[in-house]
Amino acid sequence: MPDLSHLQDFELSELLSEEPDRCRLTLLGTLPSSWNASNDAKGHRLRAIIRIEKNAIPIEHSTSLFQDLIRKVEMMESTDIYTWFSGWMSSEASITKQPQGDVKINVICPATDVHVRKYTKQESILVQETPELYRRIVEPYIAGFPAERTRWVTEILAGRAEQDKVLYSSSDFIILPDMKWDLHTTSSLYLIAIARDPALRSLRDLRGNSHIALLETIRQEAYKTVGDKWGIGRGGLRMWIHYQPSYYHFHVHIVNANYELPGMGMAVGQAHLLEDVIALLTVNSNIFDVMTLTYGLGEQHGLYEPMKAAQEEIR
Ligand code: M7G
Repeated sequence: MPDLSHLQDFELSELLSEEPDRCRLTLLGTLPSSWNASNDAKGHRLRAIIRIEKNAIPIEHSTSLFQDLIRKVEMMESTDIYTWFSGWMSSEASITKQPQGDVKINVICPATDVHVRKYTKQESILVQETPELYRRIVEPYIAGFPAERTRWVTEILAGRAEQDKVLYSSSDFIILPDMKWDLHTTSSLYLIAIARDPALRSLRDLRGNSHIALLETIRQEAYKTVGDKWGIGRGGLRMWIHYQPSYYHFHVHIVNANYELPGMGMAVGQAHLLEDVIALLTVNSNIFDVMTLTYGLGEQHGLYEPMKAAQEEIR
């Protein structure tokens, strides 16, 4: 199991992005191949992305933050190439009193080119995706991803990862904490509902007559789960679907409605409210087959060049 000594072996090669407003740093470098027990290239170094971000902290601990370096880490979870830790930077007292840690440390190892590009700081443009551009450019792009890209999803759905964290499971979907959440702070609660059907890749695949029931059940079970466990009532959750998502296996983000920070994926154009999606599908079962969708694309995104070039065709 990776621990602090493994993280100390990290060799930094590049600062991918620095977001002081989020107290977040994303670093590119390497870890020894022993990081990954299943890796057979022993003795080599593997490319790794490490993202360090400060967790939400209760106000009484705010004065002791940043007084020291990271003193302790505890692995929260590990699925496929993703591993995340709680880290304690401040006093001994915070280690006992603050179970969520001061910082969250996310490691992706080995990291692919797509990961490096995703986390590199970049400028974005807004593009319009007509149904025709979806079929010509986006659908082949989605189909081109290797299955490993969503292996973390299949590991969870097959019951081989994160099973002790699962909050709800049925033959249609599963709800569990998102890896962005520190697992403790209700005000920053972040869960994810993952559909079991692998044919459902994104918002574009949703059809009213086949999927409204699924979306309504996700909504209902999300409220039931957070109501029973954290006392969050109706209206206390913001649930959304990303388009474009990073992972083309359909999932819904389930977040405390009062948790809003820049850079957490809530931008207009990227996040589509679950309630709005259900309403649109109710009006027209085929709406996502015929609607033009507008969203931001970073210049490192695999769709950036083809979609930017294709914008000329749109009036
Ligand atoms: P997305 O909309 O595809 O892309 O969401 P985004 O990452 O740009 O938001 C995928 C969601 O799945 C994100 O909220 C991730 O934090 C979450 N996630 C990603 N991985 C690799 C894992 C994982 O291994 N476990 C869990 N629990 N959540 C993950």
